[in-house]
Amino acid sequence: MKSLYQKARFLIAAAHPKQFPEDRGWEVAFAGRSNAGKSSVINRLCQHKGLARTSKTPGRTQQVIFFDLDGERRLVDLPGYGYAKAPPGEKAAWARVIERYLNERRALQGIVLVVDARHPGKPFDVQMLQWCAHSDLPTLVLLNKADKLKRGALVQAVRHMEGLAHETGTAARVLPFSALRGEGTEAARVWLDQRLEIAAED
Ligand SMILES: Nc1nc2c(ncn2[C@@H]2O[C@H](COP(=O)(O)OP(=O)(O)OP(=O)(O)O)[C@@H](O)[C@H]2O)c(=O)[nH]1
Ligand SMILES: [Mg+2]
Repeated sequence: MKSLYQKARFLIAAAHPKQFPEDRGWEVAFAGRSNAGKSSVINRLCQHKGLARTSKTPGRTQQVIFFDLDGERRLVDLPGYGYAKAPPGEKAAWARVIERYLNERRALQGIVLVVDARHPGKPFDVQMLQWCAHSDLPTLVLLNKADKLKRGALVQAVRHMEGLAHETGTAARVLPFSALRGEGTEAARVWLDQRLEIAAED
């Protein structure tokens, strides 16, 4: 049987909050620095390579992109934070649209913070963890690109992010992940199932 994630389909790319779909049902949003691999993680979880657009050039995802699972549940690809080459006006516009989404969205049930495992705990990650703590939203930290690290370095990165989560008061789960190889996919889906209230398949 096809999992709900395999049924994911593109819904809308919203440049402005007015374009967000109706605020009901369940949503989980994927946040993270530009190029951390948010879109690749979504594609891996949904087993659909071309679903979210990915790129070697940072700043690919510039809008809030909604993927529908079953009419009630959605995955949301947020624009990457910290894309240095973007014009300042554009940067401010993205920041506003992300903020509006995070602060106002009632359907939002959890945040997946995608972090490049080679550079954990940059200022944006800390800011995001603080926001998650403040808003009391369940948080899953995915240390993506785990395939690029040796075991020891990966364990260190996990500990580092767990430490930051603890310091900021975020009840976050931290998992190594590889959108390229698939590591962490099952555990991440189990977490998503809970947030989206998807009943376990029998
Ligand atoms: N080795 C490796 N590369 C990855 C992995 N995940 C993503 N990448 C690569 O990292 C680059 C950025 O991936 P994206 O998924 O486009 O990143 P993003 O966070 O959506 O980027 P923006 O939309 O620009 O914010 C691409 O070249 C991907 O192929 C991974 O797990 N392992
Ligand atoms: Mg992207």
